[in-house]
Amino acid sequence: MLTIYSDDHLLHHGAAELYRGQLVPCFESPARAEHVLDAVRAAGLGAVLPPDQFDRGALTRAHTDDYVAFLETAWDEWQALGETGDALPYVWPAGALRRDVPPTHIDGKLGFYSIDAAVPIMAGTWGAVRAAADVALTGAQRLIDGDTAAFALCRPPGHHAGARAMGGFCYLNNAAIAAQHLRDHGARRVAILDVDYHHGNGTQSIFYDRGDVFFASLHGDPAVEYPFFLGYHDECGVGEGTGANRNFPLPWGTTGPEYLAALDLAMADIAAFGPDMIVVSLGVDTFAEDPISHFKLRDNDFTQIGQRIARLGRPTLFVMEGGYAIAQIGTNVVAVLTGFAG
Ligand code: 5XA
Ligand code: ZN
Repeated sequence: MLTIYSDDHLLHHGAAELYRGQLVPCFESPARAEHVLDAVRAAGLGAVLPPDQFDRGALTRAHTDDYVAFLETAWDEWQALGETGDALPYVWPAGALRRDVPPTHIDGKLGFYSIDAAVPIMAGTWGAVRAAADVALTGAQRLIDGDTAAFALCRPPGHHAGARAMGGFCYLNNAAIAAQHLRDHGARRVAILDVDYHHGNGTQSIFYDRGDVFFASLHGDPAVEYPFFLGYHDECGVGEGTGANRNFPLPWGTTGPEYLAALDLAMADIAAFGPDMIVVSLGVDTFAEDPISHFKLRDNDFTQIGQRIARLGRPTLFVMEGGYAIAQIGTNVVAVLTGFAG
């Protein structure tokens, strides 16, 4: 299986994040992607190629123009204040505060265009974010051109980013951009399967009223887990999207067999939807030793996830999302991909 990778991800390296009341080194670090790349190469998975460059228009098929413009200029606006550390939001238009008047000051913009503070912006962030989208788009284009599978080794990840908001280490929604690209270039119906530990709130929200893109997600129950405010079982889509959204919130402590049983249900839904192509938001923070998550999956479970996805028999793009057990992240990702490839 082909892997798409750009070392531009190294441009993005947040200094610190707020975790349980403390400022700690960012869990989402450059080492993550480097470990995955090493494991892909060690496993002899296939060629590793750089991304092609796509037009900005491919981004605004999934995100609003003003949001992309914000990401493009945020660092310059922050630097113009004389700041040298990472730009971070600290105030949000929640509750009774107004959302209808976009602020002009960068501090206001950071809150207006985010759902949380886990989104540091530094000099290289836009370059890395843009490259990650190109990585996903290149993988999608390979499916359009006839490949049966590709792995987009995206960093930073994307599934928490909505049409107009960053959050949870995510800026552009790589999986959503790729799925839309597939739709725009021949696929009639696309299914996105999100197996990251966290609910893909951004992806769900982007396609929630769409009948042409099915979204299924298995994740930690939002009653007790980030992102807390989306990802419940009763979120089934609206309008033309009614029935095209399926959430499987699972309790802390979920083990491999329990997880795979839920995955079988998601698979049946996806098969019934009848997609031409599949996008998998591939997070491996479901791993038993992940430092910020609470599922109990092991390497053989990851292999079985890949095997089950392969049974759908559709061209499939894997898009890298979360996973923070650095020493094992590569092994776990490769287990899914080799399970898929058989
Ligand atoms: O999939 N999302 C993640 O792994 C990031 C979660 C951020 C929690 N603060
Ligand atoms: Zn995650």
